Amino acid sequence: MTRLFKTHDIRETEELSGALWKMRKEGESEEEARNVLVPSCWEKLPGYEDFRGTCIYTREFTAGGTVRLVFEGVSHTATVRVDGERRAWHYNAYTPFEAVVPDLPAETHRLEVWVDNRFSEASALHVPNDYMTYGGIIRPVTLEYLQGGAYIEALHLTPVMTGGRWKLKIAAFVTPYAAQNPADYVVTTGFAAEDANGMQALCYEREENGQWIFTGELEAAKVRAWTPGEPALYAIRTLLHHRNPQTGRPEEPFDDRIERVGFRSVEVRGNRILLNGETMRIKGFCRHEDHELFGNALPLSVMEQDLQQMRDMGANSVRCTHYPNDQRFLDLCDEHGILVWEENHARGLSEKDMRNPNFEPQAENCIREMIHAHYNHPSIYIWGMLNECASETDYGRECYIRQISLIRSLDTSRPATFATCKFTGCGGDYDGQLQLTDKCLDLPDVVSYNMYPLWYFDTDIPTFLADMQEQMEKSDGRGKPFLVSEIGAGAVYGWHDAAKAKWSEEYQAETVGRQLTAVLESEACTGVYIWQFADCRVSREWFSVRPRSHNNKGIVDEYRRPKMAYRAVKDIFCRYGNYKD
Ligand code: ADA
Repeated sequence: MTRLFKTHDIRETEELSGALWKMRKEGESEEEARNVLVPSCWEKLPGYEDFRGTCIYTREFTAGGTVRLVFEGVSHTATVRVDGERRAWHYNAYTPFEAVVPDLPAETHRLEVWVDNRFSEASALHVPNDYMTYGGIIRPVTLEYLQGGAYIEALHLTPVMTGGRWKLKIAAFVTPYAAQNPADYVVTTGFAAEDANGMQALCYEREENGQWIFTGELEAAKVRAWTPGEPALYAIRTLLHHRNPQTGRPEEPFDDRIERVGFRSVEVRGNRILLNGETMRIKGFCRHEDHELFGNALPLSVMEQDLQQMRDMGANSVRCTHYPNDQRFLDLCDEHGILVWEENHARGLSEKDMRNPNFEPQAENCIREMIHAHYNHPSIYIWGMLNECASETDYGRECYIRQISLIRSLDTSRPATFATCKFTGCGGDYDGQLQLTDKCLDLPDVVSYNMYPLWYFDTDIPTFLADMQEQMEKSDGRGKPFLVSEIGAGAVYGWHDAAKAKWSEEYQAETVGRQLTAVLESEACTGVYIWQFADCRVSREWFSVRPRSHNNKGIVDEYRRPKMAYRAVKDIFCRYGNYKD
């Protein structure tokens, strides 16, 4: 299952994951291959716990004609071969890619996916880090049967409120694989719940990157708005037809795509973020896709369980740190009414890391692929990028400018931000000399700071926040909404200490309680994201500051067992509503 709703009535699709594939290490013979479930990551297999290298996944499928293979996530570099011929290559674990294979004879074919999880200069985003880069086919794989020379690759649905009425702007991305002329095709669209008479034709607008883009607008007078309390969703069906050369009218459709939309507006006004005109209060968690049993190949049940626990604690938002998430998780957020901050893949990269020649193309590709694939999720209210990268340097600023401009060129309907930690004056002892050293605060729509008072430095939180605000007023970020994009403290699950020393559950519960109260009481803050929802594994190079090789700031541990802080968070989050007055 790749989505939580049916995406096609006409196009035939078949899931290739949810099944055992053969897998072997590069250099091993086919006889040595073992059966593994896809999706999964190999670190969870006995004997592969710390394997970095290349594994070859194979399986057969029987099909004829033109097929499209869709990979939702392979960690981190994939080479796809069909019957020995290379059909796709992709870098980055967290974004989808496809391989279109034309005119296969109707017989059994061999699919091979070479998967590499090594760190090297070729990989600028997956580096040893404060979370784990795993290896494997970590998200679903589907086989689609194409016909008619072209297919609807994606839809972008943009709800717009004008004169008190909702409208829906639609862009259909049609990929021709054996067709020359867009005029030979017609794209029609409408609400899936309405009958076929309600379908309306889109207009051909332009060709871009080998795709034909058809656009149009639907009236949506009767819809209810999507809100956290009532997350109403609507299915939009889009059909692809040949144009009859005699009549010029559309023939019976041969391809389709169904997407869901929620009608809501997001707007930044002064220092507030408005959802449907109301001032939002963010009460959220940062979350890695990681679980001790599954690595980053999370089953749907874990995604749902995570959201249930977050909701139980009174959260209304999740920050997908630090990469694009599984679409099924975003589908769940759409359905639960949980607001999402999604960001491109980059954590803590220094100027030197950013000067890797692969950094910019890889980070920008990730933005393109993320926004293209996740554009329709009403839950996503903001795009993020470049968490804690070198925004305090001139070189870094150039990259920040390019990437935020790219985000804005791809989506004008949502604000953009980045989480920074660039300030000085807070080393071991807070000296009251807080300086914001970030050179990019003029760029985002929302300023977001990661901060750890009472963890990395022992400062009274209200004083620290007040100093931060004072400095903010003197910076290029003045007047913008301000989010605390990370705050928290570590605790090793099950370690109790009467003296409430750091790493004890007692210390974490008390500290997180104080941190949250201070931020939520601060008029100047739009909201807060706790670092982090669950403990996560870190790469082995990070052992020295991470007991158990885990980032232990989770409010639940890596098996989702609540720590003492769970109660503290719940008590505080449940006191504050979704909106400020
Ligand atoms: C950073 C970073 C997180 C995590 C956190 C921590 O701000 O963005 O990924 O490393 O700090 O635990 O220190």
